[in-house]
Amino acid sequence: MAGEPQDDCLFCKIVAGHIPATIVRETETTVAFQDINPQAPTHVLVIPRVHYGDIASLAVAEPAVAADLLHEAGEVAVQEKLESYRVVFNTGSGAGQTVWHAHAHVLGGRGLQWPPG
Ligand code: DGP
Repeated sequence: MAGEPQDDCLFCKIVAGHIPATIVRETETTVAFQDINPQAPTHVLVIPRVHYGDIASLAVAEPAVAADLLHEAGEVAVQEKLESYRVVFNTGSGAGQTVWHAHAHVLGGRGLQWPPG
């Protein structure tokens, strides 16, 4: 069923506590944790507890949770004291998505180039 945990999903396992992660924030609907392969001094992933393959699918099915995710990305930036930062949703393999559970990258703590590669 849409939104239900998937046995083969890494991020569903982090939500369930079956795989360890360095969690920096949690809400009723989201979990934020440090990326295992940081691309900046601060690199936090914010994910919904519910399972959708990407941010667009989440936004269509559960827009309130998608809004929570954006809110939490901002809260992570405040908590990490980021003056400038970037929120990224890699969507599709051609854009670099490798984990098929919606997630926002919150990147900061260094200068960020535009456009991204
Ligand atoms: P993306 O490439 O946009 O799908 O981002 C997936 C991110 O997930 C990538 O930056 C690395 C991170 N990641 C992959 N496996 C793990 C893990 O087991 N733990 C944590 N904390 N992050 C992971």
